[in-house]
Amino acid sequence: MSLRIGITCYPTVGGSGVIATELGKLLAEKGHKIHFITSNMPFRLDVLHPNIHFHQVSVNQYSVFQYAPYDIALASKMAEVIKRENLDILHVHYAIPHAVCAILAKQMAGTNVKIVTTLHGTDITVLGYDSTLVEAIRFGIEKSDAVTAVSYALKEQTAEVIAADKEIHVIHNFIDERVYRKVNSHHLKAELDIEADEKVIIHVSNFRKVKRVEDVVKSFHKISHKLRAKLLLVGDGPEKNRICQLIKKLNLDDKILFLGRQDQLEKIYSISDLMLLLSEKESFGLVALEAMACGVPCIGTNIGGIPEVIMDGHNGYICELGNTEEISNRAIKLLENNELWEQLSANATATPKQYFHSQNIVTKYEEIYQSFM
Ligand code: GMT
Repeated sequence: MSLRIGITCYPTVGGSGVIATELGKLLAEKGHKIHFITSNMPFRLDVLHPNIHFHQVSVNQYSVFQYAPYDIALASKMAEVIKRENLDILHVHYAIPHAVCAILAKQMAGTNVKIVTTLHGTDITVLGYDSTLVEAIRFGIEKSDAVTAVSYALKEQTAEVIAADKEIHVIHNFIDERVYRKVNSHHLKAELDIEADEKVIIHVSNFRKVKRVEDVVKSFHKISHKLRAKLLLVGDGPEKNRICQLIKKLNLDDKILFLGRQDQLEKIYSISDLMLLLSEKESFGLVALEAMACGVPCIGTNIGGIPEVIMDGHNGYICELGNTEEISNRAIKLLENNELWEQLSANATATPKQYFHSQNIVTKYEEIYQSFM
């Protein structure tokens, strides 16, 4: 049965926006009518499809407002779209503010639209500890018709931190396997001044403190004493300046390349030999799955949902948070042993299809939607 589904997410760069957008695109391909209700065009919404519509939320600033009421404008736009498009489902990504806005919008619209909320991480692992928001998060979760979390770790943490009276379904993240695959981008190595015999290590993030990019640099420093390698840092964010200072201090300027924000990540992954994801908070770690799809084994920390994606000894290794000695030893052993690397790379390539196949994941969301029809 084809459904009319509204989707709200943060449209800027970030895994939750990526998942919401890719889910909308795949649902549209399966014949559902998808209505994105967001403040800006989601950055991955790069397709023209007759089943995809975009409704922009705009907020007017009046001198009487100290703060422009974005949440109210969002709820109002949601209510307008629920009524006009006769939505069956409103699927929101993040409890704050989106689930709360959706509940308000449902009341405004006065219809029986069902609200599905997906928790992505920071809404629980950071905001959940903020006493000014915790009641609103619990309300958003409990009043949603269904709630999903992107990992078992996040489900457990939500139970601990929020203690909401609500069943939470775990639906892991996925990637578009048609996009993330090993491609021939060998020319990039020369363009980036990387010698043929140099190993390429990659880190991709939004350079927030929780990503512990300094641990990536310190681990790389140790690795670079043992083998010829370059580190690619992809992304941008608040920690960049501090990381640049650390790189200077460690004299690593000629071995570390800052590539900034990049599209077509599959090309960069395809020249990489190893990904480092050393976060102190990470509910899933979508970039690890993207890298694996392109044949890149990953080393991650024993944090949150990372061990659900990086399976220790199978498609990479799990190390203790902050233990740059253990991380660099693991990396060196892997990068120096071709046979071992080939095995882990093959397992990594198979991981998305084997455990996180996009069609299976989309079907799980559809089952939740259909359970209300
Ligand atoms: O990692 C970030 O800082 C971005 C954040 C987001 O809001 O997009 O990512 C979260 O959601 C992703 C998609 O579900 C997960 O893969 C990330 O692990 C999660 N980030 C954190 O938990 C810190």
